[in-house]
Amino acid sequence: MSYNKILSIQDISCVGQCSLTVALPILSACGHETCILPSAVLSTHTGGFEGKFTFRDLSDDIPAIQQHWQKAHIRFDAIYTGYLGSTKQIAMVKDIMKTLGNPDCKNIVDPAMADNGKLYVGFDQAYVNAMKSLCSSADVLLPNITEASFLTDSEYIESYDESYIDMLLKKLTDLGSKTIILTGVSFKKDKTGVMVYENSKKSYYEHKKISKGSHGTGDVYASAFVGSLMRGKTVFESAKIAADYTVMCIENTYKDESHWYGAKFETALPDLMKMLGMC
Ligand code: PXL
Repeated sequence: MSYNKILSIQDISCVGQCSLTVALPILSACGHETCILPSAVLSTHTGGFEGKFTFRDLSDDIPAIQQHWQKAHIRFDAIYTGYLGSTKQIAMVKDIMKTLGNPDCKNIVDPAMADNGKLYVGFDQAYVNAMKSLCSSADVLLPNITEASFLTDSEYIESYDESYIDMLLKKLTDLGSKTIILTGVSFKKDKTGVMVYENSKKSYYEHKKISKGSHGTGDVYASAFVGSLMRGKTVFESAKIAADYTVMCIENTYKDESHWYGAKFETALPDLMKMLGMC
């Protein structure tokens, strides 16, 4: 049965096409019941809107929500985390993974905290260290190269060969997750791809690189990956479907200069459903 109850824990950026406003519709389109635990509420994402974004950390609400769900015997088939509101929240999320999963629950961690060599505004080394500890609870970890370099205390470099990727994968598995999907792995100028590390084996899926990336595409990718995995696709198939879908979303967006802040992921939802054999 591929209808699953998935909990996604990440922020609500009210405007900006990232985090929960992306995860909810994508997981629903993949045919799953999607429950949410908002980590924080922001007026927009932190990536470049004019003025000052608002930020309300919801950490203090989480213990009571968790207790209620435990009392109500609510359990999840997958727990998928993204951008979290605070360092102290990460310990709470670890506890949720321990207590609210069904026996075969898959814990999927997107350590959404950095891109292009830099941490997102508001994050610091303490947050990185806490995120390292969440990696030990992850069945699947989905970092980009920047996040991988922060999580492993490695230098971030833009031009590398496979030995750099091998080093990152080795150090990431040392943090405790056996399956790693490393995104944005590029060995050629006009190509990028995902390196999938599973059962001590590497497989690479290369795809088109569109130079104009946008905010939230990591969330589009992770959500499509989780949606596909929970429909019974293998890890590699899910990584490939998520990559093809994300490329479509960026292609449907980048020519529209007014839409700089996110990807028009809605436009390719029918394609995602087709790739999953749903229509
Ligand atoms: O995962 C991207 C993301 C999520 N949430 C918030 C962000 C960003 C990226 O900038 O600012 C609040």
